[in-house]
Amino acid sequence: MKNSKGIMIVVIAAAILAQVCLADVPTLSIYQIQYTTDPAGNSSYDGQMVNCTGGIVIYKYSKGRQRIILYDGVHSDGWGGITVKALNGYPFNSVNLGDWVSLSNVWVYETAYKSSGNTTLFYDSSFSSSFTVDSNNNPLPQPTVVSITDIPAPVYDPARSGWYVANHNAEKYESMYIKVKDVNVGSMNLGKSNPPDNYSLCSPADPSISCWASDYMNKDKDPALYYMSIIAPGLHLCSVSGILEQYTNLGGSTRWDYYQLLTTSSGDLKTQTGDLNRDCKVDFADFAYFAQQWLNDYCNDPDWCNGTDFSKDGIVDEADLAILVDNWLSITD
Ligand SMILES: [Ca+2]
Ligand SMILES: [Ca+2]
Ligand SMILES: [Ca+2]
Repeated sequence: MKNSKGIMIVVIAAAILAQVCLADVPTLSIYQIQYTTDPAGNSSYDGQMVNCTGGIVIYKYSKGRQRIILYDGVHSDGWGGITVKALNGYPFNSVNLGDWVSLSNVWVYETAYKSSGNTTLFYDSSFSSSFTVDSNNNPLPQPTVVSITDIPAPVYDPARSGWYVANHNAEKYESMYIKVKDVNVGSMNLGKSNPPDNYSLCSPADPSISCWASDYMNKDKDPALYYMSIIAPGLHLCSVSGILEQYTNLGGSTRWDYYQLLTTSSGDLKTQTGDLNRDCKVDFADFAYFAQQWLNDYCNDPDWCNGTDFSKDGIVDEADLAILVDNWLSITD
């Protein structure tokens, strides 16, 4: 009898302790975890265990550590996205795009533990992490349109031996699905990855205004390639959409702190066939360019007669006219 009383006390004590521990874990929205006024952009919950009221799963990536990207549409203009990463295994296999997922007992890391500057909720059975699918089939968001200058490329600083952004104003778009419009591919082979897999997207009006992108998380990328196959210097894109990720690594001989737009599918890279004057519409302005090259049979890579040899067979003829006609009055946003 005495023994069972002792066990009872231990059980009650353990239950109280568990409740105290649970009470210490704050329950926060994505916005509350992400929003910060820290000049470095770091979450004020960096290094703490939290519960998260969560958001809609807008992307799932299962190479390496499995990750899901969550989005809370109440904050479509910033601080509305977060990355969740599994330390072990594939706990999110049953999770689908459009599910609203909330989480318990996940660690917020931004400056430690392979989070590399990108606010991440780490999930593992050793933390007693768990998640709940609160609803299904929520509509996936349209990307939030931003300017290149909202997410600017880093600049090499010889004094600090590294690539740095001028400020962390892009932080509010971290893990959000965003879109830049009317850009040209500038340089390739940029960034920390080995081999490098970043490319710059430049303003056509001023190529010195640029941001960085990468296709490493793109589900349609050929695994043998480091970029989507259409990416090449000079390519004009009507828009590029993707999830913004910060990458910080200040420990090596070259230091890095940058934001990169991670495309998720081939549909994130929008071009307009038949558009010759790069306004993403196909109309008489393009026909005027086209007519100038009619029957030109000296078309070569990469120029292809100012782009009018759409079929890339060396001559501008009926086959190219058919492609122009097929796209007549198309507009790509
Ligand atoms: Ca960050
Ligand atoms: Ca046009
Ligand atoms: Ca042709």
